[in-house]
Amino acid sequence: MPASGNTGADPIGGTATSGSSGAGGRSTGDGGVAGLAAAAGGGNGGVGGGRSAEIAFSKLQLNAQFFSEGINVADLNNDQVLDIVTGPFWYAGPDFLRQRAFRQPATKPFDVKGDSDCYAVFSADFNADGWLDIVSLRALGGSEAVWYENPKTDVGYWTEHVAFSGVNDESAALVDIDGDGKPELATVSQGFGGFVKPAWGAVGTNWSFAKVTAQGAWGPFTHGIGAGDVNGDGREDLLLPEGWWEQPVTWTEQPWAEHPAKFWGKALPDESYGGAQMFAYDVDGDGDSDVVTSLQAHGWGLAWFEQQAGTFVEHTIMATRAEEAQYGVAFAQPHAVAVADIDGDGLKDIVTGKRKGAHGVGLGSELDAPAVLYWFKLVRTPGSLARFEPHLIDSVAGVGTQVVIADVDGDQRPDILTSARAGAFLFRSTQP
Ligand SMILES: [Ca+2]
Ligand SMILES: [Ca+2]
Ligand SMILES: [Ca+2]
Ligand SMILES: [Ca+2]
Repeated sequence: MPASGNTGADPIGGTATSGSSGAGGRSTGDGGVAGLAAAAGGGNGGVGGGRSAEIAFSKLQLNAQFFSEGINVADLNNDQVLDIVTGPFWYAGPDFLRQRAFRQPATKPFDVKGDSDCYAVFSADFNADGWLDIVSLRALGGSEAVWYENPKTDVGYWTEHVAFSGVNDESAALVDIDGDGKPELATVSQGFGGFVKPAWGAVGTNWSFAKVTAQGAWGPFTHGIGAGDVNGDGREDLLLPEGWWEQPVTWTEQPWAEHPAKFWGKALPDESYGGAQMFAYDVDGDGDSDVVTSLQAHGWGLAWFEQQAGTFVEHTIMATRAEEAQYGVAFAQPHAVAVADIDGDGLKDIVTGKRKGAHGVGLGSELDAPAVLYWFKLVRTPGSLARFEPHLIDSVAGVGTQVVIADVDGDQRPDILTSARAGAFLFRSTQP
């Protein structure tokens, strides 16, 4: 790679700036519960105030402009160091200061009153040449899956391949569903829930959609999807707002067995329904998988659904403004959700935030409230119901349609990546 010591070398986009997120004081303790009660209180207005008592994040603004609502990490230049990709740009680790475009960027940043051309971005070696390629979900609702062939050099744009049209879920995820060791793109398409299988090693071949459900009412702009092993048989199942579909021994047997459940909610009558990325995780530690999801991508609600002998009992994590005191925080538009162990206690936590200005047309509740980003710490107390405690990370970055938790710098502490109308950000954990 040509050496370039410049920051913000690309004429489009701002110079990366770093600084403290002001997300609260560092604890002198070891991750105990001191300070958590204070952390759980209060609204969404300010930063600081000791909300993230054990964990603090340093904030790196990769780009100050609206180019993408998707962001991810991958070692794109094959130097065994993770890089960051968002919209048309990638940033080489470990400092992420140098911005390069792998495809032609828009001539100017997108109008925050509209949408960008990147709903989500992922990486895998699609042409099987040993170098990670990029797949980006573009067009309205992220409906078009386009992959870009890694040129193995630092010069020029990457060759573009439109692989699949009809990614109709705004929360599509690239995960290994069928257990072949390679990821698929979970989405709804053509009215079915299922997944798109990349044509591995076959450049120029369209990707194919594998139906999992029977025909349903899923159309463009569907909210909410995920994959996870709900019944504990070692096979990934498909999660949608209407329930989960059980992967059979042979995944090609269609449709998979349907298990209806209501993994969504509506605080207001005119809202749509369905959240964002959905997860199966044993929240309460009783040995079965529960479901974690936001309830309404443009409205209110974050919950986990406790599995009880095959049925699911909803437990609220965050509700409307009216119930802010009870849950410690309230914000609308949780249109991107991720789950991972943020604080290293072995329990997975939740990261989500506000997709302020969604679609730019005033979709969602409390349009003028700050674009907050939160992590919710899972706390299990013997004899009590498991609960999630909110911790403010930032009040500007918010989320787009994809938020990612990854250890970008290899210090074994998970970091957080988000990209939305205020730009693209890396929040690096500075846990003591
Ligand atoms: Ca490749
Ligand atoms: Ca399963
Ligand atoms: Ca459980
Ligand atoms: Ca944790």
